Amino acid sequence: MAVNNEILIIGPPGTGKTTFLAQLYGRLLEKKGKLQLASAPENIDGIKSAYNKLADGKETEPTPSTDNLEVKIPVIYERQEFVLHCKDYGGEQVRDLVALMEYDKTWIERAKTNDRWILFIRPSEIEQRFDLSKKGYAEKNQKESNLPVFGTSNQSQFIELVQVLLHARGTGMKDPINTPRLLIALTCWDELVTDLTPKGILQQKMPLFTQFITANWLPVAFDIIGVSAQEFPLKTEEDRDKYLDDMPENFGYLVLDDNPREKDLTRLIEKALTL
Ligand SMILES: Nc1nc2c(ncn2[C@@H]2O[C@H](COP(=O)(O)OP(=O)(O)OP(=O)(O)O)[C@@H](O)[C@H]2O)c(=O)[nH]1
Ligand SMILES: [Mg+2]
Repeated sequence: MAVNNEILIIGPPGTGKTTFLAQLYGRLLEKKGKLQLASAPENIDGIKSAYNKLADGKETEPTPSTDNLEVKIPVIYERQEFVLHCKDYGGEQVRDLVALMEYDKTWIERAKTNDRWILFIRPSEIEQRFDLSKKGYAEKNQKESNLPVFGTSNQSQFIELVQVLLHARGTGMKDPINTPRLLIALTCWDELVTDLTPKGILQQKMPLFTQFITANWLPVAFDIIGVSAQEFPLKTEEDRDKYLDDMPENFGYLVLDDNPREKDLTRLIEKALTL
């Protein structure tokens, strides 16, 4: 069956969805990347204002949970024109999918109509829990005084999220999954300060989740990439000035397995399209 080119970005709050879309928009305007703008996009006020904030050296703001901005950007990729559908919504909605195990019509529609999913995970915010299988009881007992952690781990929440969305789409897991194609984007890569590859980081930070994906997806139908859409935090005056002096499109990079730093952020979309 043909796989369509509709892309769904999925990510809990604060994983950098809006920042990425604003930076992607800047790259498309620049017309230097693999994907280029074909004509003026409609309905991208939210992204434009995030882009303008970055140009002022300010961080983007959390997207309100009630927002459901359907962004449509006409692009040219390999001399073919198509519409890039990227949805910007408040990540709280994604958190609720897992917390309540409920999805509404909007999410059924999203899960069904988009054959290409990009899952945003911010590895620096993934909590590391004690792993008995790796360290043994001696170390566990020393740590016993720490406050107990309740609730499911971040990794299992991501597993549940993927399961909820597959259920909404009506995709079973009896056979290895071919569609939706899945690109796992490890965001805010700059926060990691690491020489590891994106695959290495996912394996290190989320071994259970990695196992879940590799056990259920066809190897050719998923991939992992690192993204730093902003390149550094905008917390200090000095960093904010850098954004003020240069345009936002001078910042940000991808981490591909074969090419550690790729400045062309549009290649993330290319990756999702060529899976
Ligand atoms: N260091 C660093 N910070 C980043 C990067 N991308 C985004 N951030 C910061 O991460 C925070 C969240 O980014 P957003 O783009 O608002 O995240 P979101 O996924 O749209 O969040 P919601 O709208 O709440 O779902 C902001 O403070 C950004 O400045 C990055 O590449 N590096
Ligand atoms: Mg947002």
